[in-house]
Parts: sequence; structure tokens; C-alpha cells
Amino acid sequence: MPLARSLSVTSLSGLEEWDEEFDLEDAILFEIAWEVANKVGGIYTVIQTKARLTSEEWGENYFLVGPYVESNVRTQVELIEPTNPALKRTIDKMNSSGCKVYFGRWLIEGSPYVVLIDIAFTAWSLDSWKSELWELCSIGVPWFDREANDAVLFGFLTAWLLGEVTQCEQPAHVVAHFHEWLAGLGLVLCRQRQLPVATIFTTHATLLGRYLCAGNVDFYNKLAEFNVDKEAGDRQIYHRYCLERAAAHCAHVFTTVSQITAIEAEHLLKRKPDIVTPNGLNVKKFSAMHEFQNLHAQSKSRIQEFVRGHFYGHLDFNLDKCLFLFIAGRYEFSNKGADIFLEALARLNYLLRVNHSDVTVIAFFIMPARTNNFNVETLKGQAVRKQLWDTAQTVKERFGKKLYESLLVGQLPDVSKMLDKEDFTIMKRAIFATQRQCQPPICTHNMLEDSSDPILNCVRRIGLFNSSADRVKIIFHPEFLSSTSPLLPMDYEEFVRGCHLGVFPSYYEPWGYTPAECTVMGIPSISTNLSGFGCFMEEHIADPTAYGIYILDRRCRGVDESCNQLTSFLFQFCKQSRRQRIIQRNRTERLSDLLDWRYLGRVMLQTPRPSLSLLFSFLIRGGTIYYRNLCFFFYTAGFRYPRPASVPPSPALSRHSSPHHSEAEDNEDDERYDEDLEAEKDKVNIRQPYTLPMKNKS
Ligand code: U2F
Ligand code: UDP
Ligand code: G6P
Repeated sequence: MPLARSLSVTSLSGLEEWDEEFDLEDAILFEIAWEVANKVGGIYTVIQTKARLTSEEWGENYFLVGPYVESNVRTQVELIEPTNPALKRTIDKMNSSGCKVYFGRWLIEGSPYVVLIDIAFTAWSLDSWKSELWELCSIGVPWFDREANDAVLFGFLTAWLLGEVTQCEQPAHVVAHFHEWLAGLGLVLCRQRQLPVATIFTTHATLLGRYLCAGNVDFYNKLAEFNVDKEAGDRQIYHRYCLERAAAHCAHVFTTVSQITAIEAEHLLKRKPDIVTPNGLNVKKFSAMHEFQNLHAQSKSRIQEFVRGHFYGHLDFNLDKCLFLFIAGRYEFSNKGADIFLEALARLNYLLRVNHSDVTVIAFFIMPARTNNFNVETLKGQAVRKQLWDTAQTVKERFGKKLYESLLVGQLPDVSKMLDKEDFTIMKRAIFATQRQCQPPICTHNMLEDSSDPILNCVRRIGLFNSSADRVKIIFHPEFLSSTSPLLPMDYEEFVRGCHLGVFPSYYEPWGYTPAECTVMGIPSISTNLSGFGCFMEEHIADPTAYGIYILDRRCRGVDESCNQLTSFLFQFCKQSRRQRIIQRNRTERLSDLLDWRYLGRVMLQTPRPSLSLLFSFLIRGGTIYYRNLCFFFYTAGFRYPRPASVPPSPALSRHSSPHHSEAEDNEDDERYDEDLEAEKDKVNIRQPYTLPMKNKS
């Protein structure tokens, strides 16, 4: 239920008409983003994971606004009549004025209401809106930039919508939260038209930051020196940059997702964010404590099946001693750190070979690139595996039948006669089919730009070609995973659960959902101190490595040094016994509360009222739980998750990067329960905010 919702506001820039005592019960929240019911990237994850909690808090007064994409609506949205009278009037009015606006429920947890606007239907207004934009603020959008044209249409339509809603007889108090530059123009227009709307703009990355980092630039050291207009102009994104900067400056509250992006925004957008709102997740807890460990084992065996097919004819390594590493996300080769990951894998291969390690590492690269479907060799691998399986089943059945008949007549079978000539013929034929002239492929698909692809070119340079001698093998899957794939029929979450380590050595990563998702699934990960997630964990955990959160230093080290550190993390990881990995996963999973939207809110709910800025207190108290994560840092500044009690205090007694334990490989699952005793000992009760240990402020 909402907290106290009555408040006296005396001065809010642009909202002076609210200078009165009012009841916030009727406040309406609009959250506006291009990724509402439309998966493009990380913003979709933000909105989708937060929806349940926000809906619980705002109930009937919460509306997401996004673009209408027919294929998405067909599978994710139930279209209904608008529930709110003011909104119904608004939508009817817009629809009778040449727009197509839909209302529905988004079929995700929390079932939030969505207002979806068909921007293509109003494309005839594009030219006039562009010239209006030029008149208003001299931002000229070129005809060939499709995304920017969409941003113009979406911006004018959302401002139109909010304008109509606030023009009702009894206007509600409206809070509008805009995400990223694509939705930002709506905010600019709200301010220019002086609509009585409290506006928030969240940037999840800056346009210039992304572009500059992808080039060969010493980004973080030169942040203060960039001539932003020139850099944007050189990259032909000046108009987009202007839209982004205008939104950041016009917003009543400007936020971003991490401290590192706040600094970037201050220099590149020339406004310091008012607050940092770290991204959370919707953490699902299992009633059985070990469920996530069981899921790991189940998913791992499915990945092993795929590997059996992929490496048919070359399965000269022990699958039980095989570790699955992966990197996933947008295909930005150096921003995402795929470059140093490959380099570190080459060094790891050398270390494993000279140390005669019996461990084999398989590194998966899940990054979408342009392809024309799976390649024949990889599909054949899975077909061969299936054929071998079928052959084994046939022989097993024939064997079983003979065994049964022998037992029926009261005789023990003569084992030498259990398999006859025909059985051997079937098996020989199957084995011949597994012969292979070439090495197991690196890439699972036919790449359209094979010769210029950065991952493939790097693999060619470092010479990791999946040969028998290599202890590190590489599989590049240039498409996001799907449970309907004929090759690796798993969805992304199942795949992550089955892996041993996620590797995300990003150079540019405002937040980074991928390592956060690993953490809540109890899978250790490597991130960097240049990513929002890495910095957040470094700040809030006393010994992140002990929890399976490896944070690579890419801030104060050169590329080669960082690469050595990454190699050392990987090598240490490979030296762990199964039992150590299980303990480590238990510890990693224990951090999941820290990343839960619900936890961030609980801190707010149970903490005495803070003294925040006036505007902010309006937003927080108007939005209660919705904005509670914004307050997280007010209360927890300095909070640190202690190192696990089971880790010896002296580094001499413990290998830095791993939980201490016997070196012996231990396959007994029962042993896990000892580890749970240890887990109990380590437990920090993060669900009780008043018991949070605080760092001494002095
Ligand atoms: C930031 O991420 P963004 O969402 O702004 O990144 P985009 O470039 O807009 O989108 C890339 C996403 O697109 C997805 C892929 C990425 O998440 O999973 N994708 C896809 O679904 N299909 C494809 O064929 C190709 C790509 C920021 F950079 C992150 O650090 C933050 O975590 C995130 C949320 O705050 O915002
Ligand atoms: N992801 C996915 N399928 C895949 C690989 C990744 O859905 O096969 C998702 C992943 O769950 C995460 C997002 O892509 O939510 C990547 O977000 P992140 O914040 O790491 O980076 P971004 O690409 O948004 O910059
Ligand atoms: C989980 C399962 C165990 C399994 C273990 C394998 O803990 O519950 O049954 O032995 O995973 O761990 P590994 O790190 O070798 O994949």
C-alpha cells in the first residue's frame, strides 16, 4: 500500500501551479520508453523486471507508454478498453484525430497497463513536426536517420498524449518518467508546452560515450577534454546528441544507472545526474535451498549434449572435467571486452597445456551478428550425435530382449553371445559416420561478413582452432539463444544456469545486466571496474572475489596488464575442485537479494523519513515504492556486505579467488550439506534492513 501521500510543495521548477497542499492518492505515473513490450536491449529488462513491484504500488495509476509493434502485441499484449476515464477520453480524442493508440495489459508479471502508439500511422506528420522542432530548438533531423525520425514521431505523440491527459476537468498529478534519448523528445516538448507534469529522464548510456568507446580513444582519461559538438558531428549523430542533451537538461530530475555513467553524463551531456538508480532484477527464490544447484546440473547436461554433437569425432577430452565459460550481449567487440577475453583465452590455453591440466575449457560467444542461418557442419554434428544415440538404443533393446529371454528360461546369459554380428555391423556403421576430416567448427552459423568479422579474425590470429592439443575450445554462436533452436534448444536463462562462469570484461558498460543475471542464478562472473555493476559490487561487498564476483581492473591498468589479470582469474577458476565450485556458487547466489528491486524498496519502507530535496521528496512520496530504489543510496551509503565468515582472515591461508577447501575433487553430492552449514555461518540477513552493518561514517 502507498505510504503517506499528502505533501506540501512550495517550489518546483516549472510546476509552480502545484504550490499547494495536495493529496497524492490520485497521482498518475507514466513510464515512457521505446522498449515497452519491445525487446531491443537492457532497458527492456529494466522495465520488465520492475513492472510487478511498480504495479503493486501504483495499481490502477501506472501506465507504460511505448511504440505499437504488431508482432509484439500479438504475442505479449492483451488489448482492452482504457480503464482510466481521463485516459479513455484522451485515446478516443487522439484516435479521432488521425492517430492509432492502443490500450492493453502487458502479459508479464504484474500485468501493467500499456498505451501503445502506432507511430507509422502518423508518419504523414513527420515533416511538419520536424520543422516545428527546428523552429523550437534548432534541431534538424536528417531524412535518412530512421531511428531519429521514429524518435520525433514518438516524442510528439507522447507529448500530445500527456497534454490531453492533463487538460481534463480535474487534472491528476502526473509524473512522467522517460528512458533514453529515443523517448526524450516527449519530455522536452512537455516542458516547452509547460504541461503540469513532473518529469524524470533516465539515461542508460550516453550516445557519445558508446560511439567514442567503440573507436580507438582513451575515453576515461580524456572525458573532460572532448569537444562534444565536434565529436558528435564527426560521427554524424549531432541531431541525436542534441535530443539527448535537451532531454537531460529539461528534466526536473535527471538520473542514470551507475556512478561511472553519472561522471560520463556530467562531461558529455553537461549535466550532473541528480541521483544514481542502479538496475535491479526480479529475483525468484526457490523453496528448496538447492534448487539452483540442481538446475545448474540439469542445464549443464544439456550443454554437454550439444558439445558431444559439436565435437563429434574429436571427443578426446573428459566432459566431466569440462568448464563452460561464456560472454553474451550486444556485438560490440571491444566495448563488451570480447577482444581481451579472446586474448586471455589464448594465454589460458598455454597455461593449461604447460601445467598438464586435465581441465578443458569451452568458451561460448553469444553475440548476434549478420548470418544466413546455421552452417551444415554444426547441424550435421547434432544429427550424428542423435544417430549414435539411436544406435545405442537399438542395440540396448536387442541386448535387453536376449537377456530377458535367457532369464525366463532360468539361465544366466552367456555374455559373449549377447551381441551378434548384426549388432556389431550396426555399431561399426555408426562409428564410421563419426569420422571427420575437419576440426570442429568455431562458428555455428554462416557469417555474412566472415572475412571481416572481429571475433573470427581474432581467433585466426591467436590460432585457437579447436584442435585436440588445445585445452581451450571456442564456440561462436552469432544469434541469441532460443528454446526452439534445432542446434542448442535452450533459452538464455537455462544456458546461463548450465555454465560455470560468465565473463564480461567490458570497457564500456553503464550497468551490465548480464553479470547481474548470473549472480541471481548463482553463477560466478567476471566484470570490470569500468562497468556499473562491477563498481556497485566493489562498493557494497567487502571481498567480492570470495563470492564469485571477480572484478577486473580496467581503470588503472593497461590492456596487457588487464589481460594478464583476466588470465589469472580464469586460471585460478580452472584450478578449483568441484566442491569449491559448489561452495562458490552458494556464496554467489546469496548476493541475489542485493540486486532485487524488492530489497531496494524494503530499505525505503522501513527507514525513517529522510531529508531529501524538496522535489525529490515529492517524487519519492508520490511514487513511494516506485522511487524507493532511488533512495537506496541515501541509507546504504557505506553499507558493505562482509566477507564470508568461512574465508580465513589471512590470504596466506586462502587462495584469494576461491573458497578454501580440500583440493580433492569431490563428486559426492551429499557433501554439499556440509557446505550449507558453512553457508548458514556466512549468512547476512539482508532482508532485515535495520540489521544492515554500516561502515563507520568517520
Ligand atoms: C544500456 O543498454 P541498451 O539497452 O541501451 O543497449 P542497446 O544498444 O540499446 O541494445 C542492445 C541490446 O539489444 C539486444 C542485446 C542488448 O541487450 O541483448 N539485442 C537483441 O535483443 N537482439 C539483437 O539481435 C541484438 C541485440 C547499457 F548499455 C547497459 O549497460 C545497461 O545495462 C542497460 C540497462 O540500463 O542499458
Ligand atoms: N540476453 C538475451 N539472450 C541472449 C543473450 C543475452 O536475452 O542470448 C539478454 C540478457 O539477459 C541481458 C541483455 O541481453 O538482459 C544484455 O543486457 P546488458 O545490460 O548486459 O547489456 P546491453 O546489451 O543492454 O548493453
Ligand atoms: C550442482 C549439483 C551437483 C553437481 C554439481 C556439479 O551442485 O547439485 O549434483 O555435482 O552441480 O558442479 P560443477 O561445477 O562440476 O558443474
